[in-house]
Amino acid sequence: MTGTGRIAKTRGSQLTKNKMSHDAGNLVQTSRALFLGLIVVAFVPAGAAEHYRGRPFHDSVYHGGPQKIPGRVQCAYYDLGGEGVAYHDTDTKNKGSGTLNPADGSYLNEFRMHEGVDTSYTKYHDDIDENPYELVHPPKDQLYVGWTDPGEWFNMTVKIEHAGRFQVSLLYTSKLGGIISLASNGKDVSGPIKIETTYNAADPIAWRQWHHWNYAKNLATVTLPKGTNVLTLRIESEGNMNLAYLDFSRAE
Ligand SMILES: [Ca+2]
Ligand SMILES: [Ca+2]
Repeated sequence: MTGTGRIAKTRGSQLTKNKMSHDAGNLVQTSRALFLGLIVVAFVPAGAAEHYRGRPFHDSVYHGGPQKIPGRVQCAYYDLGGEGVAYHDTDTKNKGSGTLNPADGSYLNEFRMHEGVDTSYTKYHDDIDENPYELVHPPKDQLYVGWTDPGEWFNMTVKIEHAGRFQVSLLYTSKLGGIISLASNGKDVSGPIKIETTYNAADPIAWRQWHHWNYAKNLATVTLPKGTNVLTLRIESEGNMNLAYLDFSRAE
């Protein structure tokens, strides 16, 4: 190595030269190992299953382990593990559970109320989530992730029955339209997924623009490996989306 040679030439005896050369060689080797290590660290995605510290969601109602593909994957069942591990949210408060939906001892109002991701559920009273301006009626008491902002993401550990291509459909609302993406074990598998807006100017109630539900069938096609994987859903732009569930079906 040039570095070794340069150090050796500045020293006196052959012994010193040899020792210095040896030490410098070790230093070069150590530096190289460190450098390669840093490259490996830099290229191992945050969600990679091998180093992943998040866990499949479970509580008193849901304890089915990793959600299954093909099948329905609930966004509100994003992984346990907290900020920076299982999700990233712009603040530590849940703006739905325990806030908009006051803590009253009920399962739905207090669902994951101490986590940063903002969760709520569909309500049929007062024409909130059963209104004349939505494209589909969502199920009642359907949990969803809302108050979404660009840059936010959450992980969902899934178990995929067979490797292959899957169609992805989504139950959602979107005030402004936007873009999301999906990654598997930290690697993008969808590219940008465009979400059509569900804004309807005819609705006289401003806040209800967040409650015009739609089902986007075959919104994207993704190729997934077999087995347990960490899916990451990321809000790429706009936000203001409510995300209820993703349906994965085999692509023909
Ligand atoms: Ca939040
Ligand atoms: Ca949020």
